[in-house]
Amino acid sequence: MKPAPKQIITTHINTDFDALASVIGASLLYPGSVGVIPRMVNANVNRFLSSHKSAFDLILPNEVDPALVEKLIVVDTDQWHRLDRMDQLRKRQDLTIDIWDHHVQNPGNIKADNVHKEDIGATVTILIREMKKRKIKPSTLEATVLLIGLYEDTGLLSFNSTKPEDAMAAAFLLENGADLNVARFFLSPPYEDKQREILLELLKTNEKVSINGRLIGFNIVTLDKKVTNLSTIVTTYRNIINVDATFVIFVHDSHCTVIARSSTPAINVGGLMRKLGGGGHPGAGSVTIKQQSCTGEELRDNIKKLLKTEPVRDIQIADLMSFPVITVPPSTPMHKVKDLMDEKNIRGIIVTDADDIQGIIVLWDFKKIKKKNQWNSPVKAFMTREVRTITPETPPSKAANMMIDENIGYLPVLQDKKIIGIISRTDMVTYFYGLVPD
Ligand SMILES: [Mn+2]
Repeated sequence: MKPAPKQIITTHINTDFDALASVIGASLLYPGSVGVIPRMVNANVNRFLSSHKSAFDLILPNEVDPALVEKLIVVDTDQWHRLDRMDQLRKRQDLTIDIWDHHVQNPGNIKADNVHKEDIGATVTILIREMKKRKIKPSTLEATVLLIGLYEDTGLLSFNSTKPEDAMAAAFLLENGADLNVARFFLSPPYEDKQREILLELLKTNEKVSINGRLIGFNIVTLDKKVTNLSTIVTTYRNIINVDATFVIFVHDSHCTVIARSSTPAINVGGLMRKLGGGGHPGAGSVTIKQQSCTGEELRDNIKKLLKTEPVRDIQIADLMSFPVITVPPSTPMHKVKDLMDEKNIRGIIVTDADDIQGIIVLWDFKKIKKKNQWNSPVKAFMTREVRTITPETPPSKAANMMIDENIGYLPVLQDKKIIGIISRTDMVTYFYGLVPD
């Protein structure tokens, strides 16, 4: 059990993405603080947290011991009644409070020592300004969450409340590796009537066939006008119908578009679409065929033929792992390890002696450093000695379960006792959204 935190960051109930992103952003500005997420969060935030919670230092309100809290940081609100279970803290006279917020219309009732409140598109923009000033760089995952928050609160930078600085904050996050695929996945798109109609039609008219023991869905939809966000509609549809893969063929006047989604590593729809002239990832692919005479039925039969001849092969760890693996010898001083992590923008490093794994050091371990001279101590004094490893043939689902069950952030991949790669939580997240890079 971790000790109850002295410095906490919290936000409003019915937490939206700007609120969650602001908690995560503030944790970069207040080292040693812990984010406290209310029990009631919006549906898309909940969806995000259920897959990413362990990647961040987040707790629930009941895990806070109010008596121990010395500093409270409130983001995306400045109202006591919008916080979850913070009444104990409200009575405290000796508490230091900082506020970061952009709701300028409502006067808040939290009396703070430091108030950063202004009329701007998203609270994260104010936090990002401070990050830039202090030269703090978010990780890819952090930048992605911050971007989702920024996009949600500004309607992808289109709401009237958007300020030039919000757009510059978006640029900063993209520079730091924010992943637009993941961002799009979690931003709920606005559905228009036409799009809803198509979704309903997809659900009514699908054909399900079994090919090589897998259930495949096919739809042919004729469109009389251009409809945006077709791929999002298909993703939603795929999430509703229970098939291993789905192919939706849209027939326009002058061309056909196929949008394909797969929920199983056994069917690589990106590879299949490539054979038709398109492309994509194993989980998501598409192709546009430009010809006047394109018929949906012919195209469907072509895809069926390809599926029948496609050899079934499950994605393996070897397809997902990163390499080369960065390692350090056990005698490396801690300050050098930290520099290497910053330079390579990674959160964990394997400690090896020749080719033998001695341990692993992760960003979290640096919290063990209490005295300045410990920065000169060898990494072997701080590393975790027990390191779980996997082989390149391991199915990703098995590796994912290991990571979740045993709370492991990194899994080195060993072949003939040699490290040939490493799997991180981010790699697994990427895999599960079907975003495997080519
Ligand atoms: Mn907000």
